[in-house]
Amino acid sequence: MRFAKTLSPIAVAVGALLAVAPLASRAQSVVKVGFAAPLSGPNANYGKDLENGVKMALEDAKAQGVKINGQPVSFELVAEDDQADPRVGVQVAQKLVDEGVSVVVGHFNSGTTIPASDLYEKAGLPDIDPAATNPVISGRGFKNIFMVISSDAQNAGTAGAYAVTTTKAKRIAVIDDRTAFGQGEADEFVKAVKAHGGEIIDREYTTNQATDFKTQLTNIKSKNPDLIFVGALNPQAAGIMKQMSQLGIKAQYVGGGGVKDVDFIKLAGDVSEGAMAWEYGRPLDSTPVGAKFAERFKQKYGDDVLSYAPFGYDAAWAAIKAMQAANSTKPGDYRAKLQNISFDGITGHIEYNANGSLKNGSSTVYQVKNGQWVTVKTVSGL
Ligand code: ABU
Repeated sequence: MRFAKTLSPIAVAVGALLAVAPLASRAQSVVKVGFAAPLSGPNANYGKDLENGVKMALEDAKAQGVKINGQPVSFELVAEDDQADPRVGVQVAQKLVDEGVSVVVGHFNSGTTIPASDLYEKAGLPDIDPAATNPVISGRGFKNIFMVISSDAQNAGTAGAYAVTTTKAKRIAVIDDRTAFGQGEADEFVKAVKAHGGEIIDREYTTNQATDFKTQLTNIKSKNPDLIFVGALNPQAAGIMKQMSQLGIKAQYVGGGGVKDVDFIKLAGDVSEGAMAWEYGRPLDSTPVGAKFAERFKQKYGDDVLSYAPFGYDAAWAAIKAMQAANSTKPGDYRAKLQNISFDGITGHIEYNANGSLKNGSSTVYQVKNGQWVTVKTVSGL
């Protein structure tokens, strides 16, 4: 009160403005980054790994003092659990749109990404896909979908070609979980096998809730396969491996995306020995930046990278770099910069085709040896 008596009205007004100004500029500088993936349920480990990759990118951006249009900004992660369920995926996508996020990194599953990205397209909100790989995602002519991961036309297509030309499998069987992902990659695998003159002797189906695969595997066994391609995520992929062993099936096990991880080995146990699986891109430890990322991730979260965290990291940086280049966090301003982005990420070089798919994708095949996944070969192009 004593001070108020001695200050002029102008000084009081200036003082009030100075007190409010930092708050106002802080409010303006927060950039909301939407994220959606399964954070509960059987796919939660994949989702949490991915989320940690995105968090790490936003924290690195903060540590680097990233500015947009000359202003310091802080990034706020708005994370939603889509439970790997397409219906919940659309609900959380609407929530992110309503929340006014500047970009979405997500989702994990193709089955959620396809309908959610429909919604983002209508809202004019860029969605950077770090994990979902059904070719439909980039095949609809959308302006707002950008993939930092190659599609299953690349990954499962390469797996199909390799099964015929390198493994020289003569009698190939396929089982998938009928999800957008599992069915999509199995379709791409089958297409490639046939294109290379191979023979599909049986195709069986399960679901992403199933735990018993003996009927389908007994059918497959009766046809004497030498290679079985499995289109499913853990735990179905591991359950199939276990039950192949219980039924005495000796065929080479080949998984698609989402199989080459420590969870598969834990779930399948000793019988995982010899399993092969294809993953998107190059091995993380094949480059100094990848190895450094793996080390920093472990230090920060106490766990090794499971699978898609580096793609989450690159997806978040693609958005940040596009916003910096456009001097704006508004989708309408930065989308063109995102379309033309070109940078070396943790997972490789990031550049998009006109449809938002990743340019120059590659895939790597791994095999379980002595209880660990080891790299067999990286294949670029198709
Ligand atoms: N692409 C690996 C698994 C995620 C998905 O596409 O459903």
